Amino acid sequence: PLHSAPPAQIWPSDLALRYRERGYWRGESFGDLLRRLAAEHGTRIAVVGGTTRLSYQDLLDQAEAAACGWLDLGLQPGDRVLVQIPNIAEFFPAVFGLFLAGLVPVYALPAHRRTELVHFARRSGAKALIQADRLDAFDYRPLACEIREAVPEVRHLVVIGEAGAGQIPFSALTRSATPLPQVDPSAVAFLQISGGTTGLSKLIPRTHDDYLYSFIESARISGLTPGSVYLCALPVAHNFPMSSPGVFGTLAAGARVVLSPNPAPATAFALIEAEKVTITGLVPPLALLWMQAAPTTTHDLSSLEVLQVGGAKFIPEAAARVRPTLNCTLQQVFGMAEGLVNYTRLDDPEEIIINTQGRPISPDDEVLVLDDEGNPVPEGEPGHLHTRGPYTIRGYHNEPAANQRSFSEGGYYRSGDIVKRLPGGYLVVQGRAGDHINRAGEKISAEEVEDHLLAHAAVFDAAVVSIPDAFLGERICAFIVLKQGAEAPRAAAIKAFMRSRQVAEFKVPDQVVFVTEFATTAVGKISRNKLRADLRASFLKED
Ligand code: J2J
Repeated sequence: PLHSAPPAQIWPSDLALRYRERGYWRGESFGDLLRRLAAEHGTRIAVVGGTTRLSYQDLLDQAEAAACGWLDLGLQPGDRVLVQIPNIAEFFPAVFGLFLAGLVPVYALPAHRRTELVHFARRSGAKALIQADRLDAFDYRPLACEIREAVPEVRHLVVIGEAGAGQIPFSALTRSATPLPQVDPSAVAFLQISGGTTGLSKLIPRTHDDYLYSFIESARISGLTPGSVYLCALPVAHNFPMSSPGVFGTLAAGARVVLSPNPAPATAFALIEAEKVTITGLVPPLALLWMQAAPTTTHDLSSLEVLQVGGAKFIPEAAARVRPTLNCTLQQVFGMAEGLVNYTRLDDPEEIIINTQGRPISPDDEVLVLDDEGNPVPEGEPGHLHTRGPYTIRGYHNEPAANQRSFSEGGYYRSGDIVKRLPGGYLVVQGRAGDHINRAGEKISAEEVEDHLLAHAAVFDAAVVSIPDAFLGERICAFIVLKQGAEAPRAAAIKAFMRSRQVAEFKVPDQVVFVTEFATTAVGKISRNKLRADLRASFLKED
């Protein structure tokens, strides 16, 4: 099963029928969408990245060329291709090229390294990898070769920019007589990466039908028109800037995407002024940075109408400062790559915008708020958020065990979030039941970090917990019990060891605390959770 094409997501036929009848699932693939947009918007600029400006027609032309090129390499519709591309214009011809060829992108983040990429390659059965040659100081080309060495099935290494030995330049994927396939809109379009509560990230299969619905409807909710300009300041492969409404919602509205190479105020503010940006999305720590920098900037930010904030809890005190500081409307966004996305509406009362994380996109998003026994709690009481609907997955890719845990009988996704529901369906995020760390919007599995730490020769046991952090929201703290008689490493050595495991930098613990023993002997998941909770509590008390 490791190499089987992603099976279609199975919604029960009555629900699938309803989603089609109500017009949510339009029977349009990503490729169909791009062809329609090129016909409607032709020479209007779709994407700005650095000095590159692509019209809708350019985008279609380049994507069709890439699609032929992929198929001419011998790839077959349904094959998976790992995609690790930063915020550059070529992201769009690259992924639309895959969609037009019926190939299935597997999105990695620029921060991911060998360990994560090898895992994604194995889990997805990817046959190719496309990356940029470099980003800032980091050269991805040696990494590409390492991936192929570890997973030989990843045969084709395509590089945007200058290719290394044994690699194919993206510009070499060119138009040919090869016919492009008919793509089934109900099929899996791509695999997105989950935040992952337990162990390694899982792969999230999203169909054309369900994803197009989510970002087209999001574009409407965020007020996008053909005159809008969306600044993509977060990494484009993240689900939030990709689809809420993000870059795809922006294109679907016939509007313009501007890619920022990084989210720093200095870079982003210059782009807002130059491109007359009307809307952008940030995680809370970046929103704080922007609000700090805005009062003294020399750049004209007056085009900005909407600032979206999501990915982690935006506290009301900060939310209240958005309008006075940036002179724009705040839109809170509470979403998940597995599906459900909630928005405050642009015309909601300020009270709702500041104090809630919004309400679902769809009237057919079913949201349950349940107590520990699985019974609904009264309105206003905190409980576990379970959800199903026209764009929420029914299972992860090739994860029978995780699917047992993460989905309930009626096909509801157990999000792991603790929320309160207010009148009108507005949700307030209270916390999490699961054990991941939400570090500035990046979700990090405690278990995954612990597993790396346990590989250190001097480490007897490790427990990784989130600690509240004024700026990051949460930071990663690793509690470590050393082996008897082992030479004691210092915190810096533990962090260096974590880096040597070739993982994304955001997973390296911010803080390391050595303890002589853990009070509880933690075997099994429940006691492990309790151990982490106890350690966090005692740490916070001492603080
Ligand atoms: C509190 N917690 C939040 C918020 C996400 C739009 C926006 C965000 C994501 C995303 C996304 C939160 N307040 N406003 O995919 O399309 C936490 C919750 C949630 C988890 C999902 C989108 N917004 N969260 O962040 O898959 O715990 O998606 O379950 O990365 O982030 O993380 P992720």
